[in-house]
Amino acid sequence: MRIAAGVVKQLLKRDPKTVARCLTLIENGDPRAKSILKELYPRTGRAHIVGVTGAPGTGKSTLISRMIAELRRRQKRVGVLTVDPTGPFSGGALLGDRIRMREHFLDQGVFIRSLATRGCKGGVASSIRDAACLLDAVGNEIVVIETIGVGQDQVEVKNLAHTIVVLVIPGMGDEIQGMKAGLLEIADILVVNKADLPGAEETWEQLRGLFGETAVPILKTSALENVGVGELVDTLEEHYGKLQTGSDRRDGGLEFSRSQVLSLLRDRLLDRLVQRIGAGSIEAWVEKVAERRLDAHTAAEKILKSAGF
Ligand SMILES: Nc1nc2c(ncn2[C@@H]2O[C@H](COP(=O)(O)OP(=O)(O)OP(=O)(O)O)[C@@H](O)[C@H]2O)c(=O)[nH]1
Ligand SMILES: [Mg+2]
Repeated sequence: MRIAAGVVKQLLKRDPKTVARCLTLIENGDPRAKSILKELYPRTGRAHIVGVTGAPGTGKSTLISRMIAELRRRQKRVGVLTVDPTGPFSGGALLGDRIRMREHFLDQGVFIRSLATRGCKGGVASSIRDAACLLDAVGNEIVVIETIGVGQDQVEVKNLAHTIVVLVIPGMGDEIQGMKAGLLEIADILVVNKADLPGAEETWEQLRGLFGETAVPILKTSALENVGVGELVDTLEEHYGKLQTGSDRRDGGLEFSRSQVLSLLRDRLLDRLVQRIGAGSIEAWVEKVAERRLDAHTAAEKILKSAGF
């Protein structure tokens, strides 16, 4: 599909309206988005992509807003994507994210966008990845993605970013013990946010006990009081710096590209499968699983068989 040559030109000028329009195309799984991304691809790979994840209410948006201010002081252009995992009905949460970052809305060096991942056409992870690529191509030195990394999505988040920051807050106690395996898998930097609240020291000590032997830095911040943010940004830069050198770079690059290709393959195979046998037929098997008449493994096998695989 052809795209107007003017679009790419406007994008490269960081025209906010054009960037916003292209993000909408990505969000909607519009085929024009693919052409634009193809065109921009040679200009990507320059941004540091950072994932900020943590349970609801841990202060991700507030901390990101502070990080933006710090990054702007360091002359960096910043793109921010907040991901709404629950679709179009949680307007409140989206609004919250926007309000917390609103002080940056008029800054030309900052681009903030909430991505609704409704319908999942083409897959949530690949929309986020494409959106991050776009923000990279238009010249943001850092792209921050806010997500609630729960369950399966966590691993997906890991593959979307160079550096993953996981937030915990005082009083999470036992929860942290239970989260250990998941945290180990994804966290590059651990942050005890809300360090102004009682119990922060204990939480920090607890994390030290669990992760002290690993290379994962453990920091304390108070987004509310703007404490520890400079150190966090230093640590982000250090982590990215390490990825840029030696074998880490090659391995990291390979891993990143592999996950990108595999995730697209998964999405497209699923799309083709749905085209071949119809979404309704898959839904019928899903219902059988929900009614406990069939296990999920068998259902998946049957679906593949009915599609001729
Ligand atoms: N005491 C204290 N409160 C904080 C701090 N950071 C954030 N908060 C408060 O915690 C609440 C949630 O903050 P958000 O930034 O919306 O948290 P979030 O993780 O983005 O939340 P979701 O996007 O809904 O998952 C708000 O009332 C913030 O003011 C902090 O460092 N200390
Ligand atoms: Mg938020």
